[in-house]
Amino acid sequence: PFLQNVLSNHQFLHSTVDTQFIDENQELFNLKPTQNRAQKLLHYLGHVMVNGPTTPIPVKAKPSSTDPVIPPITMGDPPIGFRDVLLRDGPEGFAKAVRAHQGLLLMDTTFRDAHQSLLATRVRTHDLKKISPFVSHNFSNLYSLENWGGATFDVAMRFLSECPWKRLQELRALIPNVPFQMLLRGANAVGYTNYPDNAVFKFCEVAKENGMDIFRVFDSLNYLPNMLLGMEAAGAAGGVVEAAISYTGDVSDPMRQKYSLDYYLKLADELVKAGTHILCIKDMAGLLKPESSKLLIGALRDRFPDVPIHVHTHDTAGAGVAAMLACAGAGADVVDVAVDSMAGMTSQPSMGAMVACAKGTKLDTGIALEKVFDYSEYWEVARGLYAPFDCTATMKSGNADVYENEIPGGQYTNLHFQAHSMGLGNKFKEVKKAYTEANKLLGDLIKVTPSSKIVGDLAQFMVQNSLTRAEVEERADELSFPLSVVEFLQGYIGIPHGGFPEPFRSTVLKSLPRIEGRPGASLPSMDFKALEEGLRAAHGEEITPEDVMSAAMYPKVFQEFKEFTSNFGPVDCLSTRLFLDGPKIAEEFEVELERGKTLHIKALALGDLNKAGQREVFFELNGQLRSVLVKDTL
Ligand code: 3PY
Ligand code: ZN
Repeated sequence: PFLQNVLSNHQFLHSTVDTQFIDENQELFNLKPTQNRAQKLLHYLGHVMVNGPTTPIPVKAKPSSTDPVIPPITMGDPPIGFRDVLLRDGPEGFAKAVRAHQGLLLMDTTFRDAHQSLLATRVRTHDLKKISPFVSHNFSNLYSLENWGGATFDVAMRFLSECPWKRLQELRALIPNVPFQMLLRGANAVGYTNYPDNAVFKFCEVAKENGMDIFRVFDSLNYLPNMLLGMEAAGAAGGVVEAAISYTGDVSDPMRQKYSLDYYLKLADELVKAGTHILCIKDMAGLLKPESSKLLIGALRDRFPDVPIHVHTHDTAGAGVAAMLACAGAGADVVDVAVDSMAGMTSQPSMGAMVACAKGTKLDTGIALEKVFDYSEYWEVARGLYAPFDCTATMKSGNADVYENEIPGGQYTNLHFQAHSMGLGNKFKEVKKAYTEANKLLGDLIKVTPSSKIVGDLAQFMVQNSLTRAEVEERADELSFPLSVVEFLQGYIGIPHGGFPEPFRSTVLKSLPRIEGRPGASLPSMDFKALEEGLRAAHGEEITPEDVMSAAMYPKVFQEFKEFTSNFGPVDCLSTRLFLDGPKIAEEFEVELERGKTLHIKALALGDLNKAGQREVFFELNGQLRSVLVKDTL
């Protein structure tokens, strides 16, 4: 039953009360948070109805009005999967089983990288949960499901107002048999900057406790000390360590000497020596061509016959399937795909295409194509709900120019969005050209979060100020560069392969301090106890160890997320259309707060603007009339 408290007390809400009211009605101040979730959600819905979406909408499109249909699944437990092997035999045993497996294994990126690349990372737990039992029942032979980390962690709190840990817990409960995989940015964990070592260790520990299995660890400069730190953290947590070498350049091009085959093999030596369970090539921009795939993966296979090799790519140029088939042919054990309707362009190559191409060959994936079609249909329709974020609003195809500019998948989409929203749609080519030049200026870097952002910032700076590479070099001592560029040159994210570009670095930095070696090594440890106490003081007693980690990674974003939910309740329970667009007048719908606790809501009417600039929004909640007052900010 709905207990009375100040938030629903008529006298408190509608008349002036003084402090005596508080003294006389103490019980009204027992604010048990669960008891006003419904009222808070009405407040949220009213807010969206009056003021529009609470999350920034880059594209002028509404969520589709069609709901995805969840394909049927068979009764009973899902089949045994690789997670059962992992739980039984541990990370080493898991790695052995992967290596011994006949046929090609797949990682499905639909729950993470695919929507990070195509839909601005906006896919909500609500829609992931619905299809999870289907994944568990029909794709039990996946190597893993990538469903966490990368940009999903901060976007969940920042733009979806949901807790990333709750996502992990809920998906884990629904998919017990398929290993979960996350992307860990080495010493940057799930952030964009270096954290103290103990924060990275603790983060991995809590992630593992919440159900994470495989940690793909990379560093945006392939800076070994940062990678080793991330690997140690994932390993100490008991996770499967998948050390990832970020790939750039072209190993089949004798003119590209900086990132040669030898460079990758030497780095792989170090990672294998450090005990990685799985070795990954992370081709974040989709630069691997069939020929370079054969060379690189073939050489790695010869050198490390016992280490499982996993390859990640993006389909930006359109050659993703061809490249991944070449990798598999050259000895890769696992390649990354996304379901067909969430694949292609800056996302991963298509699962259906890979499954079909490998079928009946020695690379057969053992996955049923019909099930891929069902899965794809769910996502095709679910994707329509995210139309306000879909890159296909402006991006119509991939582009082979990525072999020149080497822009990572997600960033390619972002830059495209930015160019179009600034009315520079016809200048995207110029932005990409500037990116290429900025990369050369910085010494030809590995480009992936966060180094890719630094190159992007410099490129934008060059376009805005109409500067060529030569002009930037000439005027380096007088230009005021973006902070990210200066900090990179100071050594904030590590040391690039081949060192910093000189004399550019010295000219820009002048007497600014330089960090020697691994940046995290000089950061003081984080005091989790103090952090937790501060959070309890600010947000109440129900702060969890997971919340502490969210605040450790993103203090301000976490604070805003807590404030948002204390005003608007558990908005993650709303359907995506309601979350983004609110209900229409006279629309009736249900909101499941938790199992067995469902709200029946009808949106009744929107009142006129009052003198205080507010509108009253009327609902029926479980048969009773309710209203909320919302400030009209439009
Ligand atoms: C991320 O860091 O989020 C990436 O996806 C890098 O490729
Ligand atoms: Zn990627």
